[in-house]
Amino acid sequence: MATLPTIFVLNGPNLNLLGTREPEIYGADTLDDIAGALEDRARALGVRIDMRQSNHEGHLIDWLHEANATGAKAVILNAGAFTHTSIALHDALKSIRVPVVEVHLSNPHAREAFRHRSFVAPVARGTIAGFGAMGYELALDAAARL
Ligand code: CA2
Repeated sequence: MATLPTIFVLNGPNLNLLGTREPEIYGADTLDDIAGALEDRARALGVRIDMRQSNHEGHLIDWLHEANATGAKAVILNAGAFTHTSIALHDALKSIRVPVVEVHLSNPHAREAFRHRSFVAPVARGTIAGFGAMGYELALDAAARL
């Protein structure tokens, strides 16, 4: 049987804390809850997901290179606060061919000014923000159709 196309779902710093604090901003779902919902949706879409989280910028960069080198269909990326700071992430995204869907649980543009700048957005195919955990499912729908 042919292997299903793989979509990497990469999560950055502090997202391991999801569901434990600040539910009014980020919702009550944990990252495991989101992974479960994405597994179900992936089955329906005929893709497989590879979901990861790291608090380390270099891990995210290595995983972007890996997604590219292994021929992943797409990457869904919530880079957390690195979104607003990381030129290294921007350069990595610029250097890969695999399409990237940027996702955020909250709407950074409705928050503090320092969250308004994204180093990911200019090198992503598109951005989904402000829809909580549902945003990951919307991103997966988009990524599967690219
Ligand atoms: O809205 C998003 O998804 C963000 O990427 C989340 C980042 C934030 O820095 C971005 O501006 C927007 C923060 C992730 C931290 O997640 C936590 C979850 C629960 C408790 C504490 C932090």
